[in-house]
Amino acid sequence: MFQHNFIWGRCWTLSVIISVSAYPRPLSNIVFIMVDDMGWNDVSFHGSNQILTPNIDNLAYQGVILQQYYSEAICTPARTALLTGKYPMRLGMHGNPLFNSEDRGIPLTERLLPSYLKELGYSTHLVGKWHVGMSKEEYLPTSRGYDTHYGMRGGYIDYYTYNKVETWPNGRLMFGLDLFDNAIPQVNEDRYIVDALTDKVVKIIHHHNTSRPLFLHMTHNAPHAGNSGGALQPPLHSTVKHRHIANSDRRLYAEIVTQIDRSVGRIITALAEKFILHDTIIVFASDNGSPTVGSLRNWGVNLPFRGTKWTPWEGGVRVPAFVWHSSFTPRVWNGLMHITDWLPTLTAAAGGKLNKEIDGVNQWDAIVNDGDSKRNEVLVAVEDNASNMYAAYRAGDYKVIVGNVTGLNNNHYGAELLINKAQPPAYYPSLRSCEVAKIFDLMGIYLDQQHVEATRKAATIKQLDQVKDQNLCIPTPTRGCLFNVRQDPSESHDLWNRANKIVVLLTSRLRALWAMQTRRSPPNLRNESDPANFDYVWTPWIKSKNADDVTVWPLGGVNEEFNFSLNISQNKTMKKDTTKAVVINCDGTTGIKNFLCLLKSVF
Ligand SMILES: *[C@@H]1O[C@H](CO)[C@@H](O)[C@H](O)[C@H]1NC(C)=O
Ligand SMILES: *[C@@H]1O[C@H](CO)[C@@H](O)[C@H](O)[C@H]1NC(C)=O
Ligand SMILES: *[C@@H]1O[C@H](CO)[C@@H](O)[C@H](O)[C@H]1NC(C)=O
Ligand SMILES: *[C@@H]1O[C@H](CO)[C@@H](O)[C@H](O)[C@H]1NC(C)=O
Ligand SMILES: *[C@@H]1O[C@H](CO)[C@@H](O)[C@H](O)[C@H]1NC(C)=O
Ligand SMILES: *[C@@H]1O[C@H](CO)[C@@H](O)[C@H](O)[C@H]1NC(C)=O
Ligand SMILES: *[C@@H]1O[C@H](CO)[C@@H](O)[C@H](O)[C@H]1NC(C)=O
Ligand SMILES: [Ca+2]
Repeated sequence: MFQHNFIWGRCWTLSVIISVSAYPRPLSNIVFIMVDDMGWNDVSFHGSNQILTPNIDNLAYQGVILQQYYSEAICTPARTALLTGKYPMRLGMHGNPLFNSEDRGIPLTERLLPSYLKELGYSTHLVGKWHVGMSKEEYLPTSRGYDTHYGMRGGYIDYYTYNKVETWPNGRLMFGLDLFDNAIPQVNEDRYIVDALTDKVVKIIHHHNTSRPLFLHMTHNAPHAGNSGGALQPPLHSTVKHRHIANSDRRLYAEIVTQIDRSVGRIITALAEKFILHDTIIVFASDNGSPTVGSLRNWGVNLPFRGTKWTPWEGGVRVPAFVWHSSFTPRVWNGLMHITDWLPTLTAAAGGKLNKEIDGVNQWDAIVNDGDSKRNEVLVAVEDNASNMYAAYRAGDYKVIVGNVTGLNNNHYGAELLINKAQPPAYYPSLRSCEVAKIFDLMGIYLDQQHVEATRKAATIKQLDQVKDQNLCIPTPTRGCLFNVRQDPSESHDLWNRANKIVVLLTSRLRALWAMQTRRSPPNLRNESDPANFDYVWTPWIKSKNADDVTVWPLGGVNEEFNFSLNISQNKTMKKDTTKAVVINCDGTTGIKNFLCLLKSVF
């Protein structure tokens, strides 16, 4: 299924063939790099020269770029989906991210990705942010499948002080250190956080015993906003560059992105020095879109997508992502993929098999062989909070959004941030001179400028549907919005009235999914968590004595049904409009044929 044809292939052809027939093949290492709140338009392989990410781009151009990749709109749900392979709404982990002082975590009945890989023989390490439970030891990474964890257990932190400052809805304030090396708080850490995390990753790689495969999960806190006292925190040891960028906040943001790109360069270099790069699967992905505006904004940009982090629009959930391995044929893959797919996909890449009901599907063969996606739908969002109930769902090329999105960021944001007051640095020289390019040169992987141009063009989002509504569609209590997001990735041409049958199909499926959710309690914020009780270190404050105590997560409280009284009866005045049929290539079909055509085009 997955051939090791690089370097080993050339020098060791004979012995590989013999050993493959006699023993199971060696397992590929996996390095999964997740960045926090980075938007679609914040990497240069998506077409913009404003913020150059040459190390990231080199990997992307030599790997498989995931062009239709959906994450979750918020941090905790995204990480839950990645680690469990399930839609977070099944586990009560959807919606608002965890407070550090909240008694919630991924239910302990769930088995997580590192645990599966560990069973397959992997040495498993998490470096960076966790954010899926920290109230008790049982929730921590080292209790859930990671051999080691260096990093943060909760949400965003300060890049310089490693403190998390938390303000409750009632105004109560708590603050303390959240940086650990396994159990030991790192009170004396004084490196810039991107460097501290990268140093640790490099160290793990250098000390790795290659008799076992490596699963190294790196989860940056960058480029998320820092604490409210300093939202954007580039390194203090260098001056701010990116002078071509007109907006000064965007300049600071660019500086942080550059640090992430350098970190990627250092990690690839370390893998090469260890002689394991050729057989390492590298995944790079953001956890959600950028909060261009609103609380915890970071001046990232999701354009041409609509919306921001914390919204069901494409800008919240379509994020930069790719996967690299030296054996891949580089390409842009247009298959539909969801963050839940990584668990079965990476397990399959490691030769394992899951016999378990999850939402994620194994995309490994499809990615490796440029096949069709194994998925034809994505549950984009379920928000059952009474103050803002909404849901979004994609099937085939169509995406439906229903409910109440009042108060969310429903527009297109950040065009002014993309303005350059001077010429940005030249792209190709930077691409050729970065660390990853140098390593690739040594490995005999050459970057062909024509290939780069073609790939970059294919990875740049194009708006194909030229019709633009005068007012962007916002769902109302009786009417949702429907978009063909392949034709209309900016979600600016609503088809709700034109494609009635698709609306009926999608909303009925969405209704069924909505019913599968586990309701959440209101956040259970606890005084005992106050780091002031623990020398100003965020520390697990619940001591579990018996098994029951740790396996039962109290749910309930919110109890809202899927109760969008949508009016999806046929709009008679539209009946003769053929736009609907043309859009979905069902023009000319009638009756049952038309219905089957619609079904086929949607599912
Ligand atoms: C690596 O692990 C193998 C198997 O456990 C062991 O025999 C070997 O000594 C280890 N190598 C190092 C350098 O620790
Ligand atoms: C929609 O949500 C907003 C914000 O939470 C709220 O003020 C408004 O009452 C809601 N509208 C309806 C119709 O539920
Ligand atoms: C619902 O939203 C309100 C207002 O944002 C918030 O106070 C509450 O905690 C939320 N409930 C849940 C279960 O997340
Ligand atoms: C939590 O602490 C606040 C302020 O210190 C206090 O007013 C409140 O009563 C405490 N709540 C509980 C449940 O102990
Ligand atoms: C559904 O919503 C309607 C009005 O929007 C309300 O009258 C009805 O009670 C709701 N039903 C449930 C089960 O919540
Ligand atoms: C039905 O379609 C017509 C023509 O596009 C439009 O003006 C009207 O608002 C639609 N009716 C409803 C209820 O959406
Ligand atoms: C539903 O929409 C149709 C046209 O699309 C309209 O004729 C009808 O009055 C609407 N019904 C309600 C309850 O709004
Ligand atoms: Ca995030």
